[in-house]
Amino acid sequence: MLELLNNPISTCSQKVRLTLFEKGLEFTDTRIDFRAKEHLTPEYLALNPDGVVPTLLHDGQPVLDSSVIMEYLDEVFPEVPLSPPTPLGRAKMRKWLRFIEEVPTAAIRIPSFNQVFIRHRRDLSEAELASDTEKRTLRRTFYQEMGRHGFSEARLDESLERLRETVARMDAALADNRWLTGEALTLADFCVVPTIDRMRDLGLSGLWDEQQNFTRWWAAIEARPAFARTYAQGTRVSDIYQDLKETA
Ligand SMILES: N[C@@H](CCC(=O)N[C@@H](CS)C(=O)NCC(=O)O)C(=O)O
Repeated sequence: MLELLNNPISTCSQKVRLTLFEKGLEFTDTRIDFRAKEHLTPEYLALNPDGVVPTLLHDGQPVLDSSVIMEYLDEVFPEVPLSPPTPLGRAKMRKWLRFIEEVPTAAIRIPSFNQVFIRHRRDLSEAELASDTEKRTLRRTFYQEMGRHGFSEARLDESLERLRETVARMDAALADNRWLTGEALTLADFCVVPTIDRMRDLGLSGLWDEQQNFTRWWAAIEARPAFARTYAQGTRVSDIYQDLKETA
């Protein structure tokens, strides 16, 4: 029995949702409400001390961290494989997973918070802001830096540069391959999809206007049924914050 404690609008949850849908796995979809801070309750922290989503429960046992969960699902349910069959192929895929976690996944948070999530902090009193920051177990310094007005221009520029670099690197890899690690779709492709989809949602798709290999890859990703299921109505920030539609 699989239960995913998640929020479908969160990019980290979307990585796992893509994997579950692609593999055709049934799961209990338990929604964690960020506004109600359900991810910071003692009950949730007992399962996931980082106070972040997603958390997978497999027969009641927690499995944590989105890319780890993806690999776990692929190992335990190998019927629809999403990892290369050879150790060298898997090493290549894992290198992409590390890069994606370290570079674009971290980078996309800056425009996401500056354009969207900061709205919920602007009107807090000083005491509320301090208490909200204090509660973020894993992200305390991140929230401190963000304050109530968002990250600096310099931080934003650096993040956009990292996202541009990611797209360029992917485009180069996709010149010789159909998917990121070769001729078969793997977890590496799904790991980066939520960042790319969020970029598009935030009006940043101009970063790949000229990148033909990347554009072909993105069209192939969008055509997958798992993509349509992951991005149902209400799962994008622009579904909730209507003004983003004008920039997207
Ligand atoms: N490395 C973790 C990071 C998870 C993470 O940062 N989740 C975000 C949503 S994408 C979250 O729960 N944020 C809660 C918060 O900012 O308080 C993973 O990949 O699972």
